[in-house]
Amino acid sequence: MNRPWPAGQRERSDFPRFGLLQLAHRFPAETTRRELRIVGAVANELVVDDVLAGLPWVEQVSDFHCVTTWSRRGLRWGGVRFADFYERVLVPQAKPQAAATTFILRGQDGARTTMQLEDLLAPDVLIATMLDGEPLSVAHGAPLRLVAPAHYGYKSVKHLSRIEICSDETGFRPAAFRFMDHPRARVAAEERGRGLPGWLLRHLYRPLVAPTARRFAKAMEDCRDA
Ligand SMILES: Nc1nc2c(c(=O)[nH]1)N[C@H]1C(S)=C(S)[C@@H](COP(=O)(O)O)O[C@H]1N2
Ligand SMILES: [Mo]
Repeated sequence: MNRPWPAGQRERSDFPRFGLLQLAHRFPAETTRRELRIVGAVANELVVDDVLAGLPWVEQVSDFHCVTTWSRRGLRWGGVRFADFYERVLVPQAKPQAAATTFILRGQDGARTTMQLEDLLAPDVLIATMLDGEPLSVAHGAPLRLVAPAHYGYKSVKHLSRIEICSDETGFRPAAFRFMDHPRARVAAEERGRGLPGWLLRHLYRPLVAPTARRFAKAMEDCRDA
């Protein structure tokens, strides 16, 4: 999908492993089985053994925008559309309550954020298992990751293992300071955080990019050596 270049973003030629510093040294326990647990405001809580099973395979090229201002153009993701998973698996098997439209997404490393159902159902939101023709690496989210290109990178949860369906955000404890987790985080609206203007956060976050990328790369090397 072609979108105008977003305000405050700078292109990088690489795709650094990235996130909250406290997650740099955390890695998924399961890296191959494509299992996803659905809990919360549903008639049946369930564990889906293989998220890909029976769903159409989709490949998509999209740009990726981290809230701290770095962007990577043209990543080629492979996986299934979240909307297909929702309509063909989640709704018929879990039977979510109609008013429950806040989805808490959790990664095996402790990462968590919320997405609104209407945003998850956009056609470019994927549950991905491949990146640039290769199975997802541990660095980039094995075995499953969300890809939501219209939203800042922190909504694209890696090592996705659990979705909790809620009627609002009251039961949600963000992984970082609350201001850092905007409920929608749409890139086009520069919704970087809650209660603070996007242009201000741009300047606060930009100096963190290089040290954070270095810390995440070092933690990945340490994990490989261990
Ligand atoms: N599970 C998990 N998902 C995560 C993160 C993380 O640390 N852990 N970091 C988020 C942030 S801030 C960004 S910018 C992207 C980075 O994706 P990458 O590490 O594949 O480049 O993943 C997002 N999803
Ligand atoms: Mo990010």
